[in-house]
Amino acid sequence: MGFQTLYSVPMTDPILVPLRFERRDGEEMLAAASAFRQELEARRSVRSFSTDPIPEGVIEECLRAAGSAPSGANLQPWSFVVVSEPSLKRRIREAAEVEERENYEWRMGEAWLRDLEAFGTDENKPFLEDAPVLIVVFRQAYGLDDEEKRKHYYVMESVGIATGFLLAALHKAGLATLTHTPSPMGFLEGILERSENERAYLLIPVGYPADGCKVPDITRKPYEDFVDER
Ligand code: IYR
Repeated sequence: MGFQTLYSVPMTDPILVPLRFERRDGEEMLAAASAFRQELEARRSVRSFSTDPIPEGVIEECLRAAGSAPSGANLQPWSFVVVSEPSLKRRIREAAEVEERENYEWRMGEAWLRDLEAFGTDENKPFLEDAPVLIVVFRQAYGLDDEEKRKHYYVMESVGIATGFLLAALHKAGLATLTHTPSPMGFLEGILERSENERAYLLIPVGYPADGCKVPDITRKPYEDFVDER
């Protein structure tokens, strides 16, 4: 049948192609799962970056990995802006620090500041200039092709998954990242001249850790505390 009708919406048949998939035996599967788990467990958020540049092409490969993520109706409701221009990084740092000063002075409140004590964060964000690259993730609240608005589905979920792919790819490539959320983040839409459908989602400084970089001594929840097996 050429098309079906659902209520009054004409539906075209999907074009299906064979799935590329190779089955692994159990041992190989477990080894792969364990190696990947160990690799991801070693990832840490870094707040002091070297200014050393990133080898050509690596960021592009990682962004292509992010762009392969599943999304609502495959509408891929994301954009990634790669910022390496020093004057642009400086503007982003200055604008982020304006917001963060307010956050630390009065917006976050006592309990939040106490929760952050172990991380030693404050309103100063030198990593926004030191890191050779800032990747700014935008979510597209709706589509805007040819000036036509189009509904996007599960935008937060889709962009979250793509961002997870990106963080994993950058880590696997050998780069350090920080998942930074200066808030509110609206200044990024202005500085980076995004169109009206785009909202800043996450700011990711990327590069190498500074010499002697230290990170907070954190632990992860025991498996049993976050997984319920039935
Ligand atoms: N956005 C602020 C505060 C902050 C909040 C949380 I929750 C963190 O996990 C880390 C920081 C900042 O970037 O300093």
